[in-house]
Amino acid sequence: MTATVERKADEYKSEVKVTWCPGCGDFGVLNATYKALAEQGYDTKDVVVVSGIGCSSRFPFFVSTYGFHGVHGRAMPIATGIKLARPELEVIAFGGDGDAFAIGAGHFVHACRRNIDMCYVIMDNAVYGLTKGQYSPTAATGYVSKTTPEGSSEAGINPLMLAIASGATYVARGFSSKPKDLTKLIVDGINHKGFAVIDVYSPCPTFNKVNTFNYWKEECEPLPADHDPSDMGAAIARALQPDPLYLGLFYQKEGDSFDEKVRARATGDASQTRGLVEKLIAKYG
Ligand SMILES: Cc1ncc(C[n+]2csc(CCOP(=O)(O)OP(=O)(O)O)c2C)c(N)n1
Ligand code: SF4
Repeated sequence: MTATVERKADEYKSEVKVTWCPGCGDFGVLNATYKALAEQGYDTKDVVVVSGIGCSSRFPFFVSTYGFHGVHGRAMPIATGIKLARPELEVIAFGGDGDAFAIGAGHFVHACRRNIDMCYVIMDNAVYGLTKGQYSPTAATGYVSKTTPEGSSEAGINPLMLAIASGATYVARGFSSKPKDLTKLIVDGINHKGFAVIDVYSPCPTFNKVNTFNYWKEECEPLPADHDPSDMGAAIARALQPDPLYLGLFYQKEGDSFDEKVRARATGDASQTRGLVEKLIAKYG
């Protein structure tokens, strides 16, 4: 879908009051998204914003496009269904690291390998915000929380590694406090043909006192200027690097998307499917 009309970021703000805590990193992601949508010039009826459950998953309430506030961990199946049923719509999913990599981890892997044409923005605060501060799958070893009072014994998931290894074809990392760079990553992720994953460091100042704004500001650096996103080996090496934590587009590959392949196989004879559905309803309805 291409821009035909010049639009302003404010047009994508809904009337719903944003209820995140003051200082929550998710505000930066929301503002970057408004700007990305305006840059794309979308009519609000052409975009669907999908989420699971969590503080970050309240996202669809705050955007004036269509939205679907789903079930915890289930943003991917919902978004996939919408994209297959209405391929002309721009589908963008949002949610937290718990939603994506704990309860939703299985769905995440399959969304990656299918390479469905949509963009998934994960607001990664390394903690469960909505349920008040349990450790999350991206929390580092030793992270102390209500559910890990002696420090987590587990290694944190590396979202970029998981996405690349599972077959995602656009894999990037952003920071909620770098709005310009984040807007570009979202625009490019939306325009990428295939599954775009953007893991965004988005601090939760209320419950995560370790991965704070200052922590990420000090740890993060842009990817080196000579980084080649078509080089999977370089992407993996840099995604694995703990110091500095790189920001930017790690990996990108062109290829057919799942929805394109499904459409190419469709016979176009919807009456056959309708007939089958009617028979099933008559039998079990
Ligand atoms: C099936 C199910 N299991 C558990 C929950 C409880 N729950 C709600 S949100 C959440 C995790 C929130 O963390 P995250 O997804 O990282 O989002 P954040 O709130 O940090 O933005 C959990 C465990 C739920 N709502 N549904
Ligand atoms: S609890 Fe954390 S993630 Fe949730 S709104 Fe507050 S600061 Fe943001």
